[in-house]
Amino acid sequence: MKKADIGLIGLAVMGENLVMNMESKGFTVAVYNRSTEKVTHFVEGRAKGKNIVGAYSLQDLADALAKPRKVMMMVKAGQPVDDFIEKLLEVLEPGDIIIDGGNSHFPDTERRTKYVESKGLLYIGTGVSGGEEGALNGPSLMPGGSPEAWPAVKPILQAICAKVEDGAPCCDWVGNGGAGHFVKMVHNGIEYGDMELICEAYQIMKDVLGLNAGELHDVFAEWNKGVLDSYLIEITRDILAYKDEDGSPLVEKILDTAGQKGTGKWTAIAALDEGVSLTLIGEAVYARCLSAMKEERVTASKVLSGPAPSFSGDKKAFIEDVKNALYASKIVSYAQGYTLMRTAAKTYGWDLNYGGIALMWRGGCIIRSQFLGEIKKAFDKNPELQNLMLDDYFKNAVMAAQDGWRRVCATALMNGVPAPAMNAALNYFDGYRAERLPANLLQAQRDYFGAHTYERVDQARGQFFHTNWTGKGGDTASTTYVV
Ligand code: NBP
Repeated sequence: MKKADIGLIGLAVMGENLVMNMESKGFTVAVYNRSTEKVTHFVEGRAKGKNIVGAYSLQDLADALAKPRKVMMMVKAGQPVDDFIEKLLEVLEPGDIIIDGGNSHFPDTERRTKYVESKGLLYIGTGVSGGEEGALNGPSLMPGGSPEAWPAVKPILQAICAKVEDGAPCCDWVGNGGAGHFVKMVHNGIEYGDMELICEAYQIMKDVLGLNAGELHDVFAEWNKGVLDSYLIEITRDILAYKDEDGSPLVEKILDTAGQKGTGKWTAIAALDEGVSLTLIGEAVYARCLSAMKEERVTASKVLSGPAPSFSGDKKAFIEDVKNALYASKIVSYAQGYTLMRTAAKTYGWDLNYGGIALMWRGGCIIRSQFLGEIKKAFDKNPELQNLMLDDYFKNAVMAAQDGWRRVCATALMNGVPAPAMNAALNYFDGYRAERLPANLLQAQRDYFGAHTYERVDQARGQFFHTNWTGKGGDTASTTYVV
């Protein structure tokens, strides 16, 4: 019997759909699941009559595969992945490839790549985005790990992934070790930011302008035709039109407490570790945290009052301002996300292709948008681009959006409507474009209380000075001794 092209472990929603996707592209797939009754259920149900082979042990799975064997895990991230790696090492041979398609944290993938390579096998950790529908019809895939494994898995991964209009695959090699899972993590962080910005635009238009769900639906439908054209704007449009059984908008009946699985938090932590200002995604994570304190907020709403929102200007013009605020903030969010990737690439020695990453996100995944096509162009023009806002296209876009963006932030603040991500983005923009920030005073404070020293504007960089501010401290600077 013909050996299978690839094996897949983990027959939950993502695994099953990826298998169906692979089979539909002409690959034979062997499948295994910890609870083996799911193997029977799948091969006798959805997979019946297809080139899908059930395996009831990992040895069976290994025996069913063509060499070098490729085994993809779609299991719960964390310990289950390590457990499967251990078991697979017993049944696989040097040169075989283990692939983790789950949402693993990138340091785990760094560690696992080294470990599996030390056993003579190859390892890939790949981000998979697009949810269950993407897994079936074409996800965005972000593979990293052992580079020698890429030629062997490339035909399969590029066959099953999403394609953009010109047919280019939304899957390419990201980089060594944990690079693929790092890029997937940043993708998820950006997804948090995009969602939060849309929610802020919705709340400002609802609370300040008094738009109802039907009117908001029309606004998002219009926005989806222009520069904001994206999957998340599109589903927001549809959500706003969705009626509950009684004919009222379902969205207004949904409890306002957000859930999260942790990838936004990982992105924010990675930014802190790398010393990168990733304020918009950070605010998006905090906004979910604040939303989750529902009972406390209900109590506080009865104790702490603010202004009653009111609006007397031109509603249509203000809606255009909100669109500009959303667009400019989104540019800042991607600028911050790309800065994080550039910085981490230096730390971890990854040679990331930034235009290629934009292309991988351009289709198939949750943050897919027109906008990513422009990011690809910006990095194609200048692969060393320091900040997205320094590219002409995005610079012009931010400059054109700036006035409306400021009006929206100011209006939200004056009306007591929270817009943390839009405000964080504007503060970053103003900080990033500031030739001089008040860190001179901050350095003086640090030197005053801790002799931490400072550099001077009238001396070369790298020379450090200490002042005896009170006349009571000594002349010893903190850098001259180790605490
Ligand atoms: P789940 O994340 O729910 O994982 C289910 C699979 O993990 C089943 O095969 C289950 O086996 C196995 N498993 C569990 Br749970 N605990 C295990 C353990 N201790 N040892 C061995 N196997 C164990 O499924 P999913 O939603 O399809 O997601 C799969 C992966 O893809 C996850 O890492 C997820 O984060 C990632 N992902 C999900 C999405 C999405 O939209 N859902 C999108 C992108 C990536 P059992 O059947 O025996 O319990």
